[in-house]
Amino acid sequence: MRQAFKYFGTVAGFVMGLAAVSSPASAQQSLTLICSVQEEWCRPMAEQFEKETGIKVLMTRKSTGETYAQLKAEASNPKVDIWWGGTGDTHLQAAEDGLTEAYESPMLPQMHDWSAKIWKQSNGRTIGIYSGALGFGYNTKMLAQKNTPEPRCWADLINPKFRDEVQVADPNSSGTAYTLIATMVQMMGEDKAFDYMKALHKNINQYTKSGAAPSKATSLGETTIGIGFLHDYVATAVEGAPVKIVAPCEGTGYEIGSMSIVKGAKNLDAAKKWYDWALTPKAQSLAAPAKSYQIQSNKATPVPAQAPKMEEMKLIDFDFAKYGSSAERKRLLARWDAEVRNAAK
Ligand code: S7P
Repeated sequence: MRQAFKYFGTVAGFVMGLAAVSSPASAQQSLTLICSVQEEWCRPMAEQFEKETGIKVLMTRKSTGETYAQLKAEASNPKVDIWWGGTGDTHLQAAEDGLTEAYESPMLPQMHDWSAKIWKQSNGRTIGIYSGALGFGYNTKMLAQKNTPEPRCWADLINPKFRDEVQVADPNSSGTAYTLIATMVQMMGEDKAFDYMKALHKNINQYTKSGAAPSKATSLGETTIGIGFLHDYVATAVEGAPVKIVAPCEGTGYEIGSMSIVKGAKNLDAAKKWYDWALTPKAQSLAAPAKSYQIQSNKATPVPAQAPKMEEMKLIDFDFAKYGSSAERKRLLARWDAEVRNAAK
């Protein structure tokens, strides 16, 4: 018996030794990441992180509303470790719904106040990683052909001359489009905001899934005007597209793009490594070469010359706590679905 035990021990030791030698990949840490910014920025981030840490990144690009829905559906068996990017309202909603994990990064003292503020508001469950203003862009060639006046204000976008000439995303899938609803409600009061969005609906040619799609459509001349974050329009203009960006004359809202660790993350250690790394100036400086011109959350990250000048815009005092709350977001989306999405044109 003692002999058999000894034999088993020898075989087991041999097998374990073989496993260690023949499959080093099994020991490699990995990280499942959902990225809600542009694919062009997601890719270099994942590649650089892999290079610096040896941790394999399994990355998927998804809009914010879709990501929130996925995290909720997978709550009892999370498949995602970290959610990086996308508007803060959905990250706040995920925090409130207990879908994300509190974490205090040693990088926290290096953040701008607006980044730390959303971290405090969420009890440490999400942190601001960048900021950007909402507005619209238009295709200068298409506008010239139509001989219509240059739009400068939100009010100009409901001009009947722009019938079927405006594009924006669907707020159910897109954080960008939800930011538009929250901005209008804060600027006009809720009923007037919905009247505005119903009037705007008459001019909408398509509600896209992703918030940045209208900027690409504007640059390609598939729509005259697109509504979204101004940095997405700058990205097309720097590539030579005939696109002009507009910070609306009445004032506008803005986003705090955020990052959250998923509750029950299978690779929690790797998720924390990403979290800390993504807040460094070195990692954040990967944005500008990827033509992502948001203002980064680390105070030491340089602001690219191309970034829209938020300090020159009339920005509203955006109430992220209220408009990121689960109940308010659900209520406003339901009202938008009922009154705007299928309204007669
Ligand atoms: O393109 C970058 C960006 O504008 O997209 C994010 C957006 O929330 C994600 O897209 P959806 O609107 O489709 O959800 C912004 O956070 C980011 O600045």
